[in-house]
Amino acid sequence: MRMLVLITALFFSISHAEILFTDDFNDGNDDGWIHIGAASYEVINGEYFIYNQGDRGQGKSTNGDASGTMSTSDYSVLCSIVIECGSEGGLFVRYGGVDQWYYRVVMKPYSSRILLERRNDSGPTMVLDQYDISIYFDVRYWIRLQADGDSICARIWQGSAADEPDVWHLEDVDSIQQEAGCFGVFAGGYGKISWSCVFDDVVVSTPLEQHLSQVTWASIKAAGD
Ligand SMILES: [Ca+2]
Ligand SMILES: [Ca+2]
Repeated sequence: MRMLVLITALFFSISHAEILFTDDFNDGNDDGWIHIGAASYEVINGEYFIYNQGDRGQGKSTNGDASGTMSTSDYSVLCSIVIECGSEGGLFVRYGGVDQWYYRVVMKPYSSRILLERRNDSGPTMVLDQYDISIYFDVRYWIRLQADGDSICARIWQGSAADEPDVWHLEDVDSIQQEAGCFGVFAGGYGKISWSCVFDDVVVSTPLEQHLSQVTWASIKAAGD
């Protein structure tokens, strides 16, 4: 029911986007998700936990609308995330393996910021943009990461999915990785401390039309002149 409400809310906010994939984990499992990294992956009470402890640990879980990968390079991923403990958590898109570039949005509670990055797990990480925001443990946030051609952007908010703001908090133009790959969620930590993130209500759609209302209004005005 909650997913139906979410999708209905989304339909009104992104009525020009097509929904490609959803998972609310309410069936009690993460069937179809592929685990990468030494972590525990567990669905508890309809939410998806990725957790562990250890040096520079990270757990990723990937999926896609076409047998685990995405059918298109241009897509927008939304989910809710609660960081229970640890140093980072977030979303990624266009992931094609350990030696490939991909884009990710990473929440950093200890440094009070969220980063948009182009990353290669076996090489360097490029910070494309950053946004300063206090990120609290055990608080639910919504994050969206969208790749549309060479436009990579992301935003973060609290409240419900329907409270999504119009503005992008992070954006950049980058054309290095144009392969569809898969999308995913991740959690991680450094040092000996435990880390754990809780994800829910994953919705992947075609890219949102950001300036539709302005374009439409301008068109109406132009037509009336
Ligand atoms: Ca499931
Ligand atoms: Ca759920």
